[in-house]
Amino acid sequence: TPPVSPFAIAFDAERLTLSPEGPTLTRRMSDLEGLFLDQSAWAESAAGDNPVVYTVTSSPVPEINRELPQSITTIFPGATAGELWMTKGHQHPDHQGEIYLALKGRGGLLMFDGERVEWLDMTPGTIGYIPPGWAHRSVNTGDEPYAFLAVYPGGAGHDYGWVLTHGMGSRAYLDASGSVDLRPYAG
Ligand code: M6P
Ligand code: ZN
Repeated sequence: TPPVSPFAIAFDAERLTLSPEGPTLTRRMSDLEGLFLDQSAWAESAAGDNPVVYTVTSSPVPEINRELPQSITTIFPGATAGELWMTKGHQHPDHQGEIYLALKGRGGLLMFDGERVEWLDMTPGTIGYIPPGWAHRSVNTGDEPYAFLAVYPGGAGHDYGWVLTHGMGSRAYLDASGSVDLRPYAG
Protein backbone atom coordinates (compact mmCIF):
# COMPACT_ATOMS: atom_id res chain seq x y z
CA THR A 1 0.00 0.00 0.00
CA PRO A 2 1.49 3.40 -0.89
CA PRO A 3 1.64 5.84 2.03
CA VAL A 4 -1.07 8.47 2.39
CA SER A 5 -0.02 11.88 1.00
CA PRO A 6 0.18 14.84 3.39
CA PHE A 7 -3.16 16.51 3.90
CA ALA A 8 -4.99 18.86 6.26
CA ILE A 9 -8.12 17.99 8.21
CA ALA A 10 -10.57 20.73 9.13
CA PHE A 11 -11.64 20.19 12.73
CA ASP A 12 -14.84 21.91 13.86
CA ALA A 13 -14.38 22.30 17.62
CA GLU A 14 -18.06 23.15 18.17
CA ARG A 15 -19.63 20.34 16.20
CA LEU A 16 -16.70 17.95 16.78
CA THR A 17 -16.53 16.97 13.12
CA LEU A 18 -13.58 16.20 10.86
CA SER A 19 -13.45 17.10 7.18
CA PRO A 20 -12.54 15.08 5.24
CA GLU A 21 -14.01 12.33 7.35
CA GLY A 22 -13.33 8.58 7.38
CA PRO A 23 -15.50 5.82 8.84
CA THR A 24 -17.92 6.65 11.67
CA LEU A 25 -19.00 4.13 14.26
CA THR A 26 -22.10 4.24 16.48
CA ARG A 27 -22.15 2.06 19.57
CA ARG A 28 -25.52 1.40 21.12
CA MET A 29 -26.23 -0.29 24.43
CA SER A 30 -26.68 -3.63 22.63
CA ASP A 31 -23.03 -3.41 21.45
CA LEU A 32 -21.77 -3.37 25.07
CA GLU A 33 -22.66 -6.91 26.09
CA GLY A 34 -20.82 -8.29 29.12
CA LEU A 35 -19.30 -4.95 30.13
CA PHE A 36 -21.63 -3.44 32.75
CA LEU A 37 -21.69 -5.10 36.18
CA ASP A 38 -25.49 -5.24 36.28
CA GLN A 39 -26.18 -7.53 33.32
CA SER A 40 -29.96 -7.48 33.75
CA ALA A 41 -30.06 -3.67 33.74
CA TRP A 42 -27.90 -3.77 30.60
CA ALA A 43 -30.20 -6.36 28.94
CA GLU A 44 -33.32 -4.35 29.76
CA SER A 45 -31.82 -1.18 28.26
CA ALA A 46 -30.46 -3.00 25.19
CA ALA A 47 -33.81 -4.66 24.54
CA GLY A 48 -35.68 -1.42 25.29
CA ASP A 49 -34.78 1.95 23.76
CA ASN A 50 -31.21 0.71 23.10
CA PRO A 51 -29.64 4.18 23.42
CA VAL A 52 -26.56 5.36 21.56
CA VAL A 53 -23.80 5.29 24.20
CA TYR A 54 -20.99 6.71 22.04
CA THR A 55 -19.87 7.54 18.52
CA VAL A 56 -16.41 7.41 16.95
CA THR A 57 -15.59 9.64 13.97
CA SER A 58 -12.30 8.84 12.24
CA SER A 59 -10.01 10.72 9.91
CA PRO A 60 -9.42 9.08 6.51
CA VAL A 61 -5.97 7.78 7.59
CA PRO A 62 -5.98 3.97 7.25
CA GLU A 63 -5.48 1.68 10.25
CA ILE A 64 -2.30 0.04 8.98
CA ASN A 65 1.30 -0.12 10.21
CA ARG A 66 3.32 3.12 10.14
CA GLU A 67 0.23 5.30 9.60
CA LEU A 68 -0.98 7.47 12.49
CA PRO A 69 -4.80 7.61 12.45
CA GLN A 70 -6.94 9.89 14.62
CA SER A 71 -10.49 9.71 15.82
CA ILE A 72 -12.94 11.69 17.93
CA THR A 73 -15.02 9.74 20.41
CA THR A 74 -18.15 11.30 21.92
CA ILE A 75 -19.66 9.51 24.92
CA PHE A 76 -23.17 10.57 25.91
CA PRO A 77 -23.99 11.21 29.58
CA GLY A 78 -25.74 8.38 31.37
CA ALA A 79 -25.44 5.42 33.70
CA THR A 80 -26.67 1.83 33.73
CA ALA A 81 -27.55 0.75 37.27
CA GLY A 82 -25.29 3.59 38.40
CA GLU A 83 -22.28 2.54 36.30
CA LEU A 84 -21.26 5.51 34.17
CA TRP A 85 -21.52 5.20 30.40
CA MET A 86 -18.22 4.25 28.86
CA THR A 87 -16.44 2.85 25.84
CA LYS A 88 -15.96 -0.91 25.50
CA GLY A 89 -12.27 -0.55 26.25
CA HIS A 90 -9.51 -2.55 24.64
CA GLN A 91 -5.91 -3.65 24.77
CA HIS A 92 -3.53 -3.28 21.80
CA PRO A 93 -2.31 -6.75 20.78
CA ASP A 94 1.32 -5.57 20.40
CA HIS A 95 1.09 -3.13 23.31
CA GLN A 96 1.57 0.13 21.39
CA GLY A 97 0.95 3.41 23.19
CA GLU A 98 -1.76 5.96 22.41
CA ILE A 99 -2.55 9.63 23.13
CA TYR A 100 -5.91 11.17 24.05
CA LEU A 101 -6.73 14.89 24.17
CA ALA A 102 -9.94 15.88 25.98
CA LEU A 103 -12.04 18.32 23.91
CA LYS A 104 -15.43 18.81 25.57
CA GLY A 105 -17.33 17.83 28.70
CA ARG A 106 -15.91 15.87 31.61
CA GLY A 107 -14.59 12.36 31.60
CA GLY A 108 -12.07 9.88 32.83
CA LEU A 109 -9.45 7.65 31.28
CA LEU A 110 -9.37 4.30 33.05
CA MET A 111 -6.29 2.16 32.40
CA PHE A 112 -5.40 -1.35 33.57
CA ASP A 113 -2.26 -3.37 32.89
CA GLY A 114 -3.61 -6.58 34.41
CA GLU A 115 -2.44 -5.61 37.93
CA ARG A 116 -2.43 -1.86 38.38
CA VAL A 117 -5.32 0.55 37.78
CA GLU A 118 -4.88 4.20 36.83
CA TRP A 119 -7.56 6.86 36.47
CA LEU A 120 -6.97 10.23 34.82
CA ASP A 121 -9.55 13.01 35.12
CA MET A 122 -10.07 14.37 31.62
CA THR A 123 -11.27 17.94 31.05
CA PRO A 124 -10.81 20.01 27.88
CA GLY A 125 -7.07 20.44 27.33
CA THR A 126 -5.96 17.37 29.28
CA ILE A 127 -3.63 15.07 27.36
CA GLY A 128 -3.90 11.49 28.63
CA TYR A 129 -1.00 9.21 27.85
CA ILE A 130 -1.68 5.50 27.50
CA PRO A 131 1.65 3.66 27.90
CA PRO A 132 2.40 0.37 26.11
CA GLY A 133 0.54 -2.57 27.63
CA TRP A 134 -2.24 -0.66 29.37
CA ALA A 135 -5.81 -1.50 28.38
CA HIS A 136 -7.90 1.68 28.16
CA ARG A 137 -11.53 2.70 28.57
CA SER A 138 -13.08 6.18 28.59
CA VAL A 139 -15.95 7.21 30.84
CA ASN A 140 -18.33 10.20 30.79
CA THR A 141 -18.41 11.59 34.35
CA GLY A 142 -20.49 14.70 33.55
CA ASP A 143 -23.97 15.66 32.42
CA GLU A 144 -23.15 16.63 28.83
CA PRO A 145 -21.39 14.70 26.05
CA TYR A 146 -17.70 14.01 26.74
CA ALA A 147 -15.50 14.15 23.64
CA PHE A 148 -11.81 13.44 23.10
CA LEU A 149 -9.34 13.11 20.27
CA ALA A 150 -7.32 9.89 20.03
CA VAL A 151 -4.07 9.44 18.08
CA TYR A 152 -2.77 5.90 17.76
CA PRO A 153 -0.43 3.72 15.68
CA GLY A 154 -2.30 2.45 12.62
CA GLY A 155 -1.31 -1.14 13.34
CA ALA A 156 -2.31 -1.02 17.02
CA GLY A 157 -5.55 -2.97 16.60
CA HIS A 158 -8.31 -3.52 19.17
CA ASP A 159 -8.33 -6.56 21.44
CA TYR A 160 -11.78 -6.45 23.06
CA GLY A 161 -11.55 -10.01 24.34
CA TRP A 162 -8.76 -9.00 26.72
CA VAL A 163 -11.20 -6.78 28.64
CA LEU A 164 -13.83 -9.53 28.82
CA THR A 165 -11.18 -11.89 30.26
CA HIS A 166 -9.22 -9.54 32.54
CA GLY A 167 -11.71 -6.76 33.28
CA MET A 168 -10.56 -3.17 33.70
CA GLY A 169 -9.55 -3.25 37.39
CA SER A 170 -12.23 -0.73 38.44
CA ARG A 171 -15.71 0.44 37.57
CA ALA A 172 -16.77 4.09 37.64
CA TYR A 173 -19.81 5.40 39.55
CA LEU A 174 -20.70 8.76 41.12
CA ASP A 175 -21.03 9.19 44.87
CA ALA A 176 -23.77 11.25 46.57
CA SER A 177 -21.76 14.48 46.14
CA GLY A 178 -21.26 13.85 42.42
CA SER A 179 -17.58 12.85 42.65
CA VAL A 180 -16.25 9.84 40.78
CA ASP A 181 -16.42 6.69 42.88
CA LEU A 182 -14.12 3.94 41.58
CA ARG A 183 -15.17 0.50 42.80
CA PRO A 184 -13.39 -2.84 42.51
CA TYR A 185 -14.20 -4.45 39.17
CA ALA A 186 -15.96 -7.65 40.36
CA GLY A 187 -18.16 -9.61 37.93
C1 M6P B 1 -10.73 6.05 20.78
C2 M6P B 1 -9.63 5.19 20.19
C3 M6P B 1 -10.23 4.23 19.19
C4 M6P B 1 -11.37 3.46 19.85
C5 M6P B 1 -12.41 4.41 20.42
C6 M6P B 1 -13.57 3.73 21.14
O1 M6P B 1 -11.23 6.87 19.76
O2 M6P B 1 -8.98 4.50 21.23
O3 M6P B 1 -9.22 3.35 18.73
O4 M6P B 1 -11.96 2.57 18.92
O5 M6P B 1 -11.76 5.27 21.35
O6 M6P B 1 -13.11 2.82 22.11
P1 M6P B 1 -13.42 1.25 21.98
O7 M6P B 1 -12.77 0.79 20.68
O8 M6P B 1 -12.79 0.65 23.19
O9 M6P B 1 -14.88 1.08 21.92
ZN1 ZN C 1 -6.44 2.04 21.81
